[in-house]
Amino acid sequence: MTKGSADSVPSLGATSPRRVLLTGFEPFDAESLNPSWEAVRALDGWQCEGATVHSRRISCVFGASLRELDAAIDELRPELVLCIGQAGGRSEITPERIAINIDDGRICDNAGCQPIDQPVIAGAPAAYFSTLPIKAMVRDLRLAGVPAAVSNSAGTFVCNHLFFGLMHRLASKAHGGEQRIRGGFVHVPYLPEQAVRFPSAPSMAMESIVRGLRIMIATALSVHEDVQLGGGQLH
Ligand code: PCA
Repeated sequence: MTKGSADSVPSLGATSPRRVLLTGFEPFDAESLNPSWEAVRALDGWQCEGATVHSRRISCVFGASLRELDAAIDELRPELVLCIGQAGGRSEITPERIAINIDDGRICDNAGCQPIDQPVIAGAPAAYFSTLPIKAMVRDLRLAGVPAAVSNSAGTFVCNHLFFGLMHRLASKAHGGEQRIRGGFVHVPYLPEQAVRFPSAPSMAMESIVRGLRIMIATALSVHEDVQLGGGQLH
């Protein structure tokens, strides 16, 4: 896939094709698969609301993951970027509310790096909110029978790293016009074949995760101002 020149890079103009960039992660932490990539790859080429989904796999590596995401955005010029990751132990699909400017690895990434208390981007703001309609996404998932909840922490590992880098890029004036690209992050549970190795760990079937991704993409493409619905937590 070639990276276009300034002339050939597709713009966000009314006549250019509508694209959604959907990313999932490679396996990490001794897993042989990652449900985020397994579900994301199933939707490559899917058409929704006049837009086409483009699926990309991202390395579970601090730094490299962001460079891969940047390259995919440069290549595709999507109107919507939805990054998906695995959150083992969660029972629901969880759109993330907020990305924070901290790397604090409890485990090493796939390149053997474990940054502790480092900023994702030095000098950048402490946090960014998702620009996805997270409450509407949770509403629509639940209406379709898919367990879902807003999450107020994407952790401090590579998922939060990618989420923060995405939101910093989209908010940055250096990338003029990208304020129009909306984006955010969603964590998904283990697949059943992963959860069997961890007694009592919750899981979600692949069909439900893929159905959940379809619902969230459709909602994000059609809802531009989020709904006000309860979704907070006491702690
Ligand atoms: N989950 C990890 C990184 C990659 C993934 O799928 C996380 O939550 O940070």
